[in-house]
Amino acid sequence: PKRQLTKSHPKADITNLPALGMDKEGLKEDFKRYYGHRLGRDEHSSSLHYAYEGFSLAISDRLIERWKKTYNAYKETDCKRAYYLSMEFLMGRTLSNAMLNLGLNDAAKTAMYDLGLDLEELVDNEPDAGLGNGGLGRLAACFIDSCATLQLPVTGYGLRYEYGMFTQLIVSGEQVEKPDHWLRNGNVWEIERLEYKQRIKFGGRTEVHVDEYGKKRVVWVDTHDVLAIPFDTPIPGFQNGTVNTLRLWKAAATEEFNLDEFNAGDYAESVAAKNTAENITMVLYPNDANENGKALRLKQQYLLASASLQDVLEKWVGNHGKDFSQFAAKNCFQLNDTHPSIAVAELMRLLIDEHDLEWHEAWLITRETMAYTNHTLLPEALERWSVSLFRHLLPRLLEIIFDINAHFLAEVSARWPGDIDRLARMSLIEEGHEQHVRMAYLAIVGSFSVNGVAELHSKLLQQGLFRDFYELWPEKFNNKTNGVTPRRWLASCNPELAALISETIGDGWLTDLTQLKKLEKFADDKKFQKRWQQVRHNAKKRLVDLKKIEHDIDINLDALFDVQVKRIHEYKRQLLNVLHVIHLYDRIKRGDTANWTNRCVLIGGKAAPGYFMAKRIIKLINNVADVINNDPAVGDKLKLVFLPNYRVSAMEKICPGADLSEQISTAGKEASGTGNMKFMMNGALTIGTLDGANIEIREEVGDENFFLFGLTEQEVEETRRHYDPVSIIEADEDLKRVMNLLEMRYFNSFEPDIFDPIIASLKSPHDPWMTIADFRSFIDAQRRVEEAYRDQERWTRMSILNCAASGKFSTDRTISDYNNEIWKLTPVPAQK
Ligand code: 4GP
Repeated sequence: PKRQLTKSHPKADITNLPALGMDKEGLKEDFKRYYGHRLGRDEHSSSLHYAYEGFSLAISDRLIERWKKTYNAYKETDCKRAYYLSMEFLMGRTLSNAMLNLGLNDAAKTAMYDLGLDLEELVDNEPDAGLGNGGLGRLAACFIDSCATLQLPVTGYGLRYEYGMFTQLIVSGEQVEKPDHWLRNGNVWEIERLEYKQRIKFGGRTEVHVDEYGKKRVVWVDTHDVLAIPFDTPIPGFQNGTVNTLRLWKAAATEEFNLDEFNAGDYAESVAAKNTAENITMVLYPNDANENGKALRLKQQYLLASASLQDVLEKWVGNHGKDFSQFAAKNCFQLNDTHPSIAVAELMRLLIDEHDLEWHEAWLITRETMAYTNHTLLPEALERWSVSLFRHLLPRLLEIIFDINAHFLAEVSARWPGDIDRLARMSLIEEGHEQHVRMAYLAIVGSFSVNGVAELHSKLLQQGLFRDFYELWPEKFNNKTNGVTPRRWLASCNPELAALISETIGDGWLTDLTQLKKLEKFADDKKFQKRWQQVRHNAKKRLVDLKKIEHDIDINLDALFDVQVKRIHEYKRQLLNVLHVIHLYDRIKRGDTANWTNRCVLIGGKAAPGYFMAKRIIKLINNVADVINNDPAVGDKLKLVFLPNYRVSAMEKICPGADLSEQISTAGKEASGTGNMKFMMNGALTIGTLDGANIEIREEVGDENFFLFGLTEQEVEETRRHYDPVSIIEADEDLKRVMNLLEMRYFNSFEPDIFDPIIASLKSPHDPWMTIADFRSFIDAQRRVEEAYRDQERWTRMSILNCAASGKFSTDRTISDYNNEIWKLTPVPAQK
């Protein structure tokens, strides 16, 4: 039915557009129009940026066309929907992914070529959308890609930060953070949807009113309101006509904020107040797996939860009025970690205060629609907000949390009468000299599903962190092993390898990654091995070219490319990697180089700005690199390079060129890891501990194709009780020499003492990461790596087998698992 748009046009027919051309001529036409007309450029004012923008607009039009059809298909089928609530969506770049998923790669390339432009340069011109810290945020981005590819009606809800993850500069070996104003030149991929703005309340107080029927209701008054404005980005499935939505909220001042509260004389103050509102979504908190209790962060979380839930409820009421009987059957919210778990209390508030449901009705609905994923076992990452902050910022929400807690503790008491310790352990409110709200517990109590992100992690949640809850509700707990999208992480980032694979086994792997198994039978085929080697060699060359520009270091392409890129964190043990590098250097210096394998160690990653040790580790890596790379005795034998400003688009260039993937966390600490999967998919071999998804990677590829080392999670816990790193060092000649180099300030002769905190942590019996405990086993595993690499035929075979065994680690599989076991959505085919 046509909508009445204006009085003069009662039956406007402006939405029925002719289909856009999907060939190079169509693209050229549109590009020229955007470039020349919309952007007003010509040959005198040309720039790569505007060419990128003009071409992206042409591609975006083709997405939007399909986007509307997808929306209509969902509407017509009145299907069940799921919503992925996440404070982070680490999207990276959009253009190349959009072209691939629209099937426009070839047309785009030739169109640009005809116009004298290089498509690759345009693609490289796009800034990363760095709206996330690391694994958790990138997982969200891979998830929504797979949802669209599986044609599942899933919407991503997040925040539109003005500043994403900071840009990392390295100055004198140290990390310097620079704000990343990624929206500076606009963002052609998003559409502002003012018509769907929502109002968010903060502050004020609550009053109890009695209505005309004698019913008590709580009213939240004297609030300082902020608007949440949605910006939508299209999320295309892989060549299937489906385009889903990522909806990101931007905070804005309400008009009355300026006009009513401040009189004309206070103009400057009124503008300042506007800034206060907009500050809420100004910047992404750059902490990975670690929170810091800032009020602004709680505001961000509440804005995301409240705006998204109001958005869903508004649509519901538009279609069903105030009948919520089918709401839980038609809606499901997946909470990406504890960050959005305030949604549990907010859904209760909206249902009770705004939509007149009784407590028990609202609670049933909430518990049937919320599902929670945990992403880390590190206790410092479990968010706790002080009750006083909560009372000040969100008084109504605090009341609801106390009510939920009272009902919940009654349930616990009924099950374990008189068990006071248990009540204290499980309470949503942590007592102490200051009370805190335990957000993870709120998420568990308010949902029907709780999952970890790899087998071991899910098991450890059940046995450790959430043990009491597992005892109470074992049926809630489940595992969903992570994955990555093979479109971005193989097809798009490694087109040459993708082409070789498709030529060999067909292209079904793009949507069914288990088909990579068919490569197994080519693992021993000499001709295929040669081609595999050639493709990997070219990828290494591209990686080196990139780095050579930045570093001016000559890197030998035959060297083993040994890569560790991820956030810098003590548990991930970049330090262990550095100790190994120092050991190799020591071997060179003492002439122990028989049967040597040349190696180039690449390390990259950002440290949280307030994380002292992580920043010191970056400094150590750079200092060690400086010594090694400038020592003429070393030559091609060893190089160490710190890759600055690691981000999604950097990984797209790094992972095709890696030979060895370092996954060396202390066992039991890395929930899953996803970089490990990207490397494997691109044919790298893993050196790793039995941690996170490494365990499942090893299961898939077989022990003989994986370099295992280190204590198991259980051994870590046992060793902890009598851990004595100093005697381990004493007893190991190689390790003693490495520690000696550090202690004699070999790498910091002009900066005395700077590495003392690192040395102290390594030698401490309380070192939680137990780096020294795994040194010997790591060095031995690295020896096995070298030996394997010297036999290029054997290495190539293992490389092929790793890629062949990576089928399980597609987010298509992960999302199917979420859907079959948690969301239970029916795929909706796109409209023709
Ligand atoms: C990360 C985990 O550290 C990583 O092991 C996992 O693969 C990833 O989530 C996705 O599940 N956690 C975070 C975080 O990024 O901020 O807690």
